[in-house]
Amino acid sequence: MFKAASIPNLDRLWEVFLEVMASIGCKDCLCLKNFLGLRLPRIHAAPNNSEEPMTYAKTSSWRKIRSFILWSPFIQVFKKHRYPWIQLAGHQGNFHAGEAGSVLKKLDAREQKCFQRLMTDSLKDFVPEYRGNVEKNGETYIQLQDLLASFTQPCVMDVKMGVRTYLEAELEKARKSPTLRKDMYQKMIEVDSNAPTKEEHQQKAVTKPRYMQWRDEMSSSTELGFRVEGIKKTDGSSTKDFKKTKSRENIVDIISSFVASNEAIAAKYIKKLKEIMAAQESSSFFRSHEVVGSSLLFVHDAEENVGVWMIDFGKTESLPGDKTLDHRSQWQEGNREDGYLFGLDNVISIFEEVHTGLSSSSV
Ligand code: I3P
Repeated sequence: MFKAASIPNLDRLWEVFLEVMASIGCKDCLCLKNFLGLRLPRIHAAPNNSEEPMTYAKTSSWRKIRSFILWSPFIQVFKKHRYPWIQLAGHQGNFHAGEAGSVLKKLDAREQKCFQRLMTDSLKDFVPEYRGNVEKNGETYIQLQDLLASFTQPCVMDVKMGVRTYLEAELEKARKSPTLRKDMYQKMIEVDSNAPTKEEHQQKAVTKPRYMQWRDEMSSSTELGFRVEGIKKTDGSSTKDFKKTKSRENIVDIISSFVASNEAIAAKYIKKLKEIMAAQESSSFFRSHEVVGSSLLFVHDAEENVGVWMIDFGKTESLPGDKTLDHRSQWQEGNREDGYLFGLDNVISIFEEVHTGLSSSSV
């Protein structure tokens, strides 16, 4: 029998479980996500990037282990009480499950400072609650409200706001000491092999601002002031394949599919978005910060519960002195404008277009 004192060890037990699973399964395969009910791929790539796909059907012992663990009381309890954090965007490995109803995110000093200020700002109800810091395995994490905790099999969409996703300070730094990034060159040619210049092809590397600017222009960020980063549907399938999604028409289709053509859900999102915008327009925090790389997290479920929150403040920086932004003016380097509200105007108008389309088709 479990003693009360041994309950905190559940975290350690879960970590050990993950380690064991990682050693049983293939590196980078989605087996763990399967257990958490996120996705059930039937085929995954064979080791060493071989062209031949390998199926689990060949390994019946593996299937037995999988169903044994999947239906073990531990996993069932875990699934019921601690809905896994679904990371659609952002840095891999930055999140852990926290206390029930919380998630842990690796501490970033700038982000922590933002959360501390937000807890006393008019935006408080539109961001996850900040519940202090937690030490775990020698790392410090901020503990945040799990925004998915009150939903049943939620659909989730991450929309990165603003016309640019890099700080002015990053541009300046890169000019002074340019660092070449081979990983970013690789990500660039995976999307478009013609995107790098002749020189970049020779170096097989690009600078970070160059990559970020290219990403903003390839997607809808530069033109519309936001981009869809990732969507997870209620069936557990998820995609982040939106790097080249740029046109308003394409986004209308994506949003229609995200709300599963449900007029009531679209209407609730519009209401929430307008509430967020009103809160932002009257927020002293929002006025006095350059808000870059921050997302709106859209969440709904089949019971038509709907929520929208502002998340990710790692690149939200306070402005000097009493400088303020209107978040709608065009960005020119030096004015620090980020186009957040310009983007939100467009998000709302796209949801309205989707809603109008759904109401006219239901007449
Ligand atoms: C990443 C994305 C992240 C950025 C990261 C990029 O590109 O722009 O926002 O992190 O930079 O690699 P992609 O979405 O195309 O994968 P920051 O916002 O923290 O700068 P990084 O590789 O330097 O972390």
